[in-house]
Amino acid sequence: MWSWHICPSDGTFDHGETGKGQNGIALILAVVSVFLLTVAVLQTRAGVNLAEEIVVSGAQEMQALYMARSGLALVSAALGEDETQVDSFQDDWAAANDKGAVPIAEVGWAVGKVSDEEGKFNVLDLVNEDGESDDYTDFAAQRLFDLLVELGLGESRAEEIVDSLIDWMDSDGTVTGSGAENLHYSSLKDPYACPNDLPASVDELSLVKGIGAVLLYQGEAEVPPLIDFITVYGDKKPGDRFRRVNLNTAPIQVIASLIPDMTLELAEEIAASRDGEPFNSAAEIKDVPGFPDEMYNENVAGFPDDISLAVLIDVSSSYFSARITGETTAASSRAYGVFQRKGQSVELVYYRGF
Ligand SMILES: [Ca+2]
Ligand SMILES: [Ca+2]
Repeated sequence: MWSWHICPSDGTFDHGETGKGQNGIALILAVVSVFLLTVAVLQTRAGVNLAEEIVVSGAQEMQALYMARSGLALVSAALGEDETQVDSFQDDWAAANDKGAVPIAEVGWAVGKVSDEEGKFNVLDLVNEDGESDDYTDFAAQRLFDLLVELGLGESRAEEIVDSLIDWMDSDGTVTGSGAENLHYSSLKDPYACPNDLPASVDELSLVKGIGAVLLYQGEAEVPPLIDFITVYGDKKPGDRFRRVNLNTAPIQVIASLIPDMTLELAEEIAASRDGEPFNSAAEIKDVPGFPDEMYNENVAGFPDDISLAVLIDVSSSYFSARITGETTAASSRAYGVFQRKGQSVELVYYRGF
């Protein structure tokens, strides 16, 4: 299939040989060209015949899906061209968020949103390497609880979500507070097992007690969709206890729940500052008007004394996600992808077309 050159099942988008500048533009043009071919082939009678299982009406859906996939390919190309020291909304990968619909092959268009997964709270920090709780994971649980309350959830619901996420991932079968283990999930109308392991995708979080697909993807009443604030994508830096949050891309509520002393007002100041000029290093947070200097390194009361704001924040990211809608005049289709960037190599680590 033509499409696998752009969106291969093994998920490899390698920009390693392309370099910067001219080559980058050539690459994007090449990427687009392959998609133009894909779309062109699908438009022809021969193309339709090629895929005999595709009825003609279904070909419209396929075209729309290719529009969405070409949107993902463009995001991948932009990530491969981006410099990796600092990531912010001023980078090219974020341009899709302001661009609106991008016309593709005069047959349709793609429109979508790119997110920095490392601007979100990482739920993987809720258990340690042994799949257990400790003083550090307790701190992560406190941060998530604060975040959920900040987002507008009631305290008992926030507690239920935190405890259920811990039980979902912890290796034991003992229920944590208002959480849930196998007994709960196996007695549902459509039962499934509690994995007692780290989630493989953010979609999996919709299965966790207290969350559900509505809260995750659409939000509830005044509460925004959780998918914009929590993630399962991100790696710890060597020696780190926590997956760091990128200050340049984190929503205000995520910044406000980093440490208990961080107020919403200060988080708003920090966001205003980075929206003007992105932070080039985590320590530049000290230059934000009203930021108390000592807050950067002082340890968080009640937790191990190597926990401070300084070990929780960062200014660059490696995981990005994109939700793209592809449309023709006759059909619409969506694609969701998560990319891991390593230098100039960009890998699609998760993909769902729908
Ligand atoms: Ca468990
Ligand atoms: Ca448990």
